[in-house]
Parts: sequence; structure tokens; C-alpha cells
Amino acid sequence: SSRNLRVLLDMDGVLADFEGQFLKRFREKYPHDPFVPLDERSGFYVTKQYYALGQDIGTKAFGIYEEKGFFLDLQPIDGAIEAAREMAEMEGVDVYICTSPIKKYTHCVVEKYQWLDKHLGKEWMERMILTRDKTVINGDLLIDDKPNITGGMNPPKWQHVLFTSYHNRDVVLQDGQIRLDGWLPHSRWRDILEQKRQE
Ligand code: T3P
Repeated sequence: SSRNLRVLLDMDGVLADFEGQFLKRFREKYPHDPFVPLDERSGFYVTKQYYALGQDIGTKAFGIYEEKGFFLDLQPIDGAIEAAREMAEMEGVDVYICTSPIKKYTHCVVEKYQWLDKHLGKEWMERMILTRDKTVINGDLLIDDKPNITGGMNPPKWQHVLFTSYHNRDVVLQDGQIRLDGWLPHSRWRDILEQKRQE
């Protein structure tokens, strides 16, 4: 078709390693407390699983990602930066970053911008969409690790590409969802985009 394909890229769990950073910081700060190893993660919200270990553990978990520097220091997911760059350079493809800030926004909001600037550069500020409701954003594909994305627009315009993360490995795909098992090899995400373009 003649118009560009709009791809929305989620940040945490897709470009930035929220899970790895969370576990690292939790263990550094609370070395004597129980924790959830990455291969035992289940459910999107890390805090929910920590609350199951005890109220105090849950509260400590919450504090980890509300701290200054947490979102800025996230490591890029393997291949993510290269994939984002390559995708943005593709003919007929428009790339946007579509990310939800945590409710305690103080550090998170500005650090999400700083992270994007640090890893992808100033031009990418133009692509940034911050919203707590991704269903109202117009796009052809949303690449996101959260299994069940709901909001005011039902159904959303985009097709959900579920990006594999520790917490969603065993999740059964819903109608219309497709799975992307990481950014490598690049042929995988390129195939998904090409397929969508041909619809
Ligand atoms: P994103 O939309 O970039 O994936 O919930 C607000 C953000 O924090 C959202 O970012 C998801 C991320 N997040 C997790 O990935 N896991 C969690 O357990 C929590 C609480 C938030």
C-alpha cells in the first residue's frame, strides 16, 4: 500500500532490560531477602510476585524501580538498539517509541527521555509517545512484552506483537497476537513487518 507502516516499540522489556536491572538492584540492596530468579518469573508485574513472598518484600520491590537512576541505567536488550535503528531507516516504515511511565513519575518520565537520547540520540525525541493507555495510539504493530494490553479503545488499531520476556514465556497468545522471540536474528522482526505491509 502507499502509506507508511507505523510500528510502535515499547521500552521496558523490549528495548530496555527492566527485569534484569530490577533483580540486580534488589539483590544488591537486600542481599538477605528472598527473591525471584528470572527463570521463575511469571506475571507481568514483578512487584506482584514479590508481594507473594511477603508484604515487606513487596514494598521493598516497589522502592527499587521508583529510585532515581533506575530507568536511566537500564541495559539495552540484546540487539534492540541495532534493530530500532535499522527499522527506523527502512523505507516506508515509521517507528515510534510507545511507553508507559510508572505512576510515581518523578524520575521515570525524564529518565525515559534520557535513556532514549543516550542510546539512540536526539532525533528519537520526535518519536517518543508516553501514555498510560496504549490502545488509543494509532499504529499497525505494537511490539510489547505485556500480554494483555487494554484501555479505552477496544479493539485497538494495532496488532500486538508479544515480545518474549521471562515473565511471558508460557503465556498463550490471544487472537491476533503474534510472538517475537527477541531481536536476533533481525530476519525475524523484518519478516513480521514485511508480512504486515502486505496485508
Ligand atoms: P513500558 O510501557 O515501557 O513497558 O508500568 C510502567 C512501566 O514500567 C511500563 O513501561 C512497564 C514497566 N514495568 C514493568 O516492566 N514491570 C513491572 O513490574 C512494573 C511495575 C512496571
